[in-house]
Formats: sequence, structure tokens, C-alpha cells
Amino acid sequence: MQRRNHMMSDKDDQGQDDTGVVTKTRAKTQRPPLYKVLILNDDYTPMEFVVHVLERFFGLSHAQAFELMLTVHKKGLAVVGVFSFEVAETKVAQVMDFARRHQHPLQCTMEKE
Ligand code: TYC
Repeated sequence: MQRRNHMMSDKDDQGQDDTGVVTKTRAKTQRPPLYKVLILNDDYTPMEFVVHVLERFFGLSHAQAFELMLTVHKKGLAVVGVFSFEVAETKVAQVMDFARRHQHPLQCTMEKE
């Protein structure tokens, strides 16, 4: 019985050597979008309540929270943190719920950075 040999000899193996141009591809690193969480000024929410919110939900020290509250009071709004979509959404919901339960009109919102 005859069998044909399918293996190529070295001289038949055209263009399969390792001398070509290197064309390595590298996927661009994808970073998740970030969202700014903002606190808005109003005429009714007590200053100490805003300070408490900033300490409680954004991990600021009392001094940092007081300073940021004053910035919002004077400028109308301020960014209080930058987070992933899910974390930002949770912070906004926590602040809005806490303010509503205490019957303060404090507004907290988020926007894509
Ligand atoms: N403007 C409020 C007051 O005078 C204080 C305040 C500060 C309210 C920051 C909201 O996000 C705010 N009592």
C-alpha cells in the first residue's frame, strides 16, 4: 500500500519563516467613564446638615466638610467626589433619601466627567 507524505520539506515552506515585519496588536486600555457628584445650594437646608452629609456619605473630615459646604453656599454648587456610575448613583440616592427623610430640600446630582 502506498502512502503520500503531506509534510513539506524546508525548501517548499515558502514565506513561513520568522523574518517578517512584527505586527503585534495591543488592545487600547479601556477606562470606565467617571461621574462627578455635585451638591447644590438652597436657602433652607441648615449648614450643619450639609456638613453632616458630606462627612457621612463622602468620608470627609469635619474641617473638609465645613469648607466644602461653605463653597457650595457661596458659589451655588460644588463637586464633592468623582466615582464610577454605580457608586455615583448610590451616593446621589443616599443623599436625596437622607435629605427627604429630614424634610430638607438639599439637592444632589451627578454628571459625566
Ligand atoms: N445656603 C444654606 C443656608 O444658608 C446652607 C447650604 C449649604 C445649603 C450648602 C445647601 O448644599 C448646600 N442655610
